[in-house]
Amino acid sequence: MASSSSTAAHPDIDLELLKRIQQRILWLSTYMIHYANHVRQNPDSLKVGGHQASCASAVSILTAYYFAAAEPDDLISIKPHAAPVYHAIQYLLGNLPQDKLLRLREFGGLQAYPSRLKDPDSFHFSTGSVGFGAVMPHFMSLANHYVTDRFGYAQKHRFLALMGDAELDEGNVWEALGDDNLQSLGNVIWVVDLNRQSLDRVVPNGRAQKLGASLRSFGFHVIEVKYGARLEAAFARPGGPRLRDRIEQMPNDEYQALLRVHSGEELAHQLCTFPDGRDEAVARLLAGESENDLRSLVSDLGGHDLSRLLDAFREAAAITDRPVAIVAYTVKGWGLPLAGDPSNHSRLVTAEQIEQLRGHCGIEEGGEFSAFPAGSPEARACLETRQRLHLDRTAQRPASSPPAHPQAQVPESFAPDYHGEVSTQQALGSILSELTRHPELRARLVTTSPDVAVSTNLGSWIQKVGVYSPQNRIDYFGERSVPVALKWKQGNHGQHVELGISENNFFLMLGALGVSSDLFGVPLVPIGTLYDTFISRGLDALHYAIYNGGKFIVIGTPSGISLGPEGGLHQSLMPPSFGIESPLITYYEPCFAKEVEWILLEGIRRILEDPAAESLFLRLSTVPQRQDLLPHDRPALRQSVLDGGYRLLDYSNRAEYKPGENVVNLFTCGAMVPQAVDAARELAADELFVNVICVTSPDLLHRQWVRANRERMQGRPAAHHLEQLVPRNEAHCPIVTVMDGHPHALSFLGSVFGARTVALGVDRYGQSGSRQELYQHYQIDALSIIRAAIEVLN
Ligand SMILES: Cc1ncc(C[n+]2csc(CCOP(=O)(O)OP(=O)(O)O)c2C)c(N)n1
Ligand SMILES: [Mg+2]
Repeated sequence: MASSSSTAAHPDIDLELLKRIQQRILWLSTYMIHYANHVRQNPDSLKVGGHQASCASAVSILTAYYFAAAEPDDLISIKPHAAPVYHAIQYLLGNLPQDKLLRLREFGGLQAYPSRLKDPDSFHFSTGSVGFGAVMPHFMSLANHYVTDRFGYAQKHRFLALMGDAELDEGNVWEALGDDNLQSLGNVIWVVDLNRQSLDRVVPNGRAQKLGASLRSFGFHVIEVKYGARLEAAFARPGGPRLRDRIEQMPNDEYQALLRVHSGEELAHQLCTFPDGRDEAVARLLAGESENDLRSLVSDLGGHDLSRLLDAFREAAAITDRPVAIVAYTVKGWGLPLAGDPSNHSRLVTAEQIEQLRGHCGIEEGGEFSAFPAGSPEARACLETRQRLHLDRTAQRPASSPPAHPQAQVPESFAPDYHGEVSTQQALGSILSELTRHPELRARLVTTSPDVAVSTNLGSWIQKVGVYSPQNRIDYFGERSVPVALKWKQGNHGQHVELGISENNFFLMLGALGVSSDLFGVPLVPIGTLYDTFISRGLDALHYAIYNGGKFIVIGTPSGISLGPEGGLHQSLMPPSFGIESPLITYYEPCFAKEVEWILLEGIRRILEDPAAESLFLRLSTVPQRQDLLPHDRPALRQSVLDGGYRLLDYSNRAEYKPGENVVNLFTCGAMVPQAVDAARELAADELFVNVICVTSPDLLHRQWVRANRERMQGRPAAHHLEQLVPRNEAHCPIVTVMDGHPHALSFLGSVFGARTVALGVDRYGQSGSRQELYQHYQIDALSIIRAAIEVLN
């Protein structure tokens, strides 16, 4: 793109040409939204929306990046409200067909916010819930280090994030920057689109002023791109330093207000007026400027100066020992009539204003979505960029390629049975230890935990596999032979990523490791443990990680009030509902060690082998359970466990058994199974038959029922597992459900069968106590179950 308008700093870049491309990107992104809102048929007359101002703010940054700074193997996360800018660029680069531009926010069309899996021009990262996109590249970079260190993955990537300035209000951003593992990553580049505006308002001063220092304190190399060349030139003239002082010292909202002042006289007056009076030097400096010149001078920020941006990207590319943050000062709505308007976030330009913009950009009627004419310098620049970025290669890569089949064979189960009393959490520890004896399989596993690895029983696994750190660390305890209960050997061959106490970081880490197969072609099975109750702390990050296509295993342990003495908010009640309601993750709550083993091994197998696999959520307990209660009819039992449940106690062969008179079906789950069995045995002595149905997955039972109904609504035959668990002649038997969690999670069973139902569970916050005291208090003990069975029969 070299030509007469290239500068000494960028001899290979034709800046005028780049500006024309930038203008077309501004037009396309603005018009795409205009078209969706005002031109396209809108049958329900709901506002379609889109964010022209947020897009305009990022147009220069993304133009400079894609057309001059991007490298072929970069992976970039783009702020949610700039999705149309990305689509415009992908279209110009030949990576998105023209008709798609007409389908923004339409069913089956381009998504409102970047979607890695749904958008045809496939973003590298989904974004939308602000804050996650900002730091996901950090986690992805760590996952990249991991596959490089452990699997010899050789491709070099850079991980970039373009974020809005108000995104930095989200605490998860700072949680990530604070994590030791994520500091000093040399292939991460941030670009902050600092337009001093959020959704509602002009953001307060503090953050922007402290941003550079804050980022430096987290190890960033910070590049400020504050002013454009015109303002810089003005600052260099007599009176210029005072003008700079004036602009630097004014609060954000004063500056924003200046962007909206239309009279040149008023603008000059404001700029000359200091708290201590008028500055004549500044007045003289500005005296010769026309009204238009003054307006463009005051808004001449670095984030819209392509040359400055190119400088910044070039500087960033040279830094490889720590993350870089380019802080680019921008104008929200740049180049549009709504520039700098404090309430422009979701405002749209009017039809009249679109016509003015059309004239300004030289767009012909009917040619609104045209690309540059073939053979034009702009079209050539697009083609060169396409070639430079090897887009032909990446376009062939499916958005979500199926995982390469690894060598690892996943067994259905391990040979030995479990004896005596074992909790599901202990079972997890034993299963992971057993997995270390399967080298191919073990290699694919990577665990993580937010500072609760030891208390969730990952200790012996960590002892065997070591802790991952991109740098090898000295083991002072080992070197000095200091005795320790748990060896904590850290280095770049470890297989456990230990995080600080941040559930946001935890789920983002799982999510990043869980797309390794898609992005690096290296299949991994990430397994994370956390206290069940604290899932809510990171729930949005969990959903983000799944929506972004991550596949992983989350283990919530311990759970419920069974965790007696811990009390209060350490006891979880809602995760069963999250488990049922969260798409693309299957929730299981087993009771027996063998069940944990089957479920875990099957989950691992699917993640490694099945492109349609879901993530897995296992809710475990620390309550030791008698293993001899588990029936012996494997492998049929294994299949039922995986399908969501089985009949653990079944009285249907008793002579006195009369459905409709003396039969209750009791559905229970996890830690509550023994209470249910005790209750049922006691009632059986009085010829009241309570079948105990062990629900291993409330989630699967619920969704199979819902789906079967949907199929039947379409006239297609369908069955669901519950129909096997409850034979037809028992369908109207009353039901009791009991779980150590909110009763809501199993109470749907009543409507499946249209049966009278009593749902037991925990619907108040917890408190300390012995397990039995708490079971009684919350009425989930055997006696309460007996009372419920009697009540429901009457
Ligand atoms: C977690 C979350 N909370 C709230 C929102 C709603 N929201 C969308 S954009 C926005 C303001 C974003 O401002 P900024 O990041 O500065 O972006 P820009 O100014 O570039 O539009 C808010 C609050 C959201 N998308 N995600
Ligand atoms: Mg902003």
